[in-house]
Amino acid sequence: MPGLVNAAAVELGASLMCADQGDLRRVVVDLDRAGIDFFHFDVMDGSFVRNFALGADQMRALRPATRRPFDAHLMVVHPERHIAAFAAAGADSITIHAEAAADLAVAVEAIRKTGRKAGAAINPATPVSVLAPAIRALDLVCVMTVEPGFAGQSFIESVLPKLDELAALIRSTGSRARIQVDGAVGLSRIPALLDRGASLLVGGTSAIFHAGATPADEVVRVRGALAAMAAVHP
Ligand code: S6P
Ligand code: MG
Repeated sequence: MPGLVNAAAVELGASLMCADQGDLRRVVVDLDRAGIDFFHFDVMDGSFVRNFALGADQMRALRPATRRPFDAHLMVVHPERHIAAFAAAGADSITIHAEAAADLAVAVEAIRKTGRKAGAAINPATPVSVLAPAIRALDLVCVMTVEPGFAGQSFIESVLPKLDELAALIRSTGSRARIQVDGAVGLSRIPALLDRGASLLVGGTSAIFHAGATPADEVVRVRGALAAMAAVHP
C-alpha cells in the first residue's frame, strides 16, 4: 500500500551501540540538540546473541542527559527477568524478542504493567504469525532487517514482504502497534520502508554513525530528507 506512512510522522532513533562508547553522554546531548526522536538501547547478553552491549546501568546514567524517549531493545534470554530493571532505569518503551519469551502475551502484559510502551521484536527468519497472540497489546513491533547482534551488516531484502504482512495483521486486528525497522536502515531504503508501514526507524552505522560526518550532522541530514519526502508525498 504505497504511502501508508507520511514521512512527517516518522520518528528517527539513534542506536547507541553504534556511538562512541567512551563518550555516550556527549553523544546523547548532541543528538538531542540535533533533533533525534528517540534513543535506541541495544541490550545484548552474549547468549541470545553473540555479543555484549548496553545494560540498565548505562541507561540510568544517561537518563538525566535528555528528555527524549529511551527505547530498550532486549536481545537477551529470559527477557521477562529484566523488564523491571529497564523500567526502573528510565526506559519509555521495552521491546523483547518473540523468540526469547516463554509466553509472548504474558511478557507483553508484564511490560504494560510497568506503564512503559510494550514492544516485540522478530528476527529475519521469524514469521509475523508469532505476534498474533500479543498484537492487540503491543505499542510497537520491531522487525529486524539484519541478524541481531552486530551493527554494520547488510540489509536482508527478503524481510520486506513481512512488513506488508505485519501491516495487514495490525489493520485486521485493530492494533495500535507501530512498525519499527532495525538493521541497515540507510536513507535510500527509507521510502520503501515507509510505503510498507514503518514509522519508527533505528539509525545505526548506515544512517547516523559513520566516518566523515558527525552524528548530529547526519541526524539533521536524515531529518531534512524526511521533511523533503513529506513535502513530495504529503
Ligand atoms: C543489531 C541491533 C541494531 C543495530 C543497528 C545498527 O543487533 O539491534 O539496533 O545497532 O542495526 O545499524 P546499522 O545501520 O549499522 O545496521
Ligand atoms: Mg536494535
